[in-house]
Amino acid sequence: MFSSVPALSKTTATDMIIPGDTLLCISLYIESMKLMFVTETAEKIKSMEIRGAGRIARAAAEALSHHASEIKVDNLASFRREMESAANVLVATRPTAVSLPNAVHIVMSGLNQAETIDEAKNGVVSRAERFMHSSRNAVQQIAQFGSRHIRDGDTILTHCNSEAALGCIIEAHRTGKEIEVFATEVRPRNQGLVTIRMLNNAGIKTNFIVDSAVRSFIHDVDLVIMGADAVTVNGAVVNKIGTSQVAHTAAEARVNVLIAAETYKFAPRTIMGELIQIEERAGSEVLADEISQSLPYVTVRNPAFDVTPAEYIDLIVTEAGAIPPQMAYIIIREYLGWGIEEFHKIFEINSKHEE
Ligand code: RUB
Repeated sequence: MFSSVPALSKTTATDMIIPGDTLLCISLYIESMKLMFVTETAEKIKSMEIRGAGRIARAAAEALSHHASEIKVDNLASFRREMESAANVLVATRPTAVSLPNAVHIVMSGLNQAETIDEAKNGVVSRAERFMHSSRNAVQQIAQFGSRHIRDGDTILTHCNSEAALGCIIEAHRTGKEIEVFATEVRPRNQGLVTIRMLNNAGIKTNFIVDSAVRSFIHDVDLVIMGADAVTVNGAVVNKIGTSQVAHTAAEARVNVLIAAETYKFAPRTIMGELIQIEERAGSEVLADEISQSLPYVTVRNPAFDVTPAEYIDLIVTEAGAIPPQMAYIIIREYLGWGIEEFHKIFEINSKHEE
């Protein structure tokens, strides 16, 4: 990251006349320093060093808070502009996890009502802190609610690495239930390795299987628990690629599927027909470039997420309680505060801008 910042040459009292291009360099340097934490966070989210929808959302909130505290501007309009450009950099990192734009929306809301820079700054910092705090609480609350759906002696299957889903499993174990887990490998990025380490550290008996072995073991499983990157208004769940195959297999075998998802993973804009964008990542994550380059007729496709329809999901456990997927609209309206009226407001603002 630092290498992309132009190096400042040392100056002495005798060479204080600064040429124009150096001035440009300095101002670019100052600009990039201001955005440093935001761009670093954005890079980490893009490269998946920070991954998982909840962690991504908290990292974005933290970056905005840090940015608000660091930027030095002399008027409110510039403060708002700076914050908006930081928000855009963060939101552009990964398109599927709705937790990211939702967290940014929560942290940025109220910015237009602030009357001074200090008020705007304090507002961003306190909303970010509140968001991060309530996000962690939500994960704990979901663990409590979700663990009640796990019975003593159950075998649970999970896919990918979801802190919300694993929270339920680890809480069930912590409260003394004898459980066993099947965890998938999760091609191509192997998030399953993170999962089995967490389960192993918790002392939970775990079976590690390749993704394609789910149907072979589904009759040994009592319950499937997975996380979500987004929940749409019709109760469909967007999560790591392979989730829909697991859920379909479970439905065929009459094994219940529980999704652990904080309310900020519900996607308000799906009310107006907006679709969740499925991130497609580089083919090199699946097949080494040297190999694909030697196969000119082969295209590697690498969608990172898929959509599981509501009918394959029995329950979505949120911090506000467990709901059937068909009740997703209630969460969007009651907990995210996005009713139809909110969209009318947006349309009014947009059409005013267009006039
Ligand atoms: C992670 C993934 C997780 C959800 C929920 O995908 O699909 O199941 O994000 O996770 P990736 P959490 O590894 O590509 O980010 O419950 O931790 O928010």
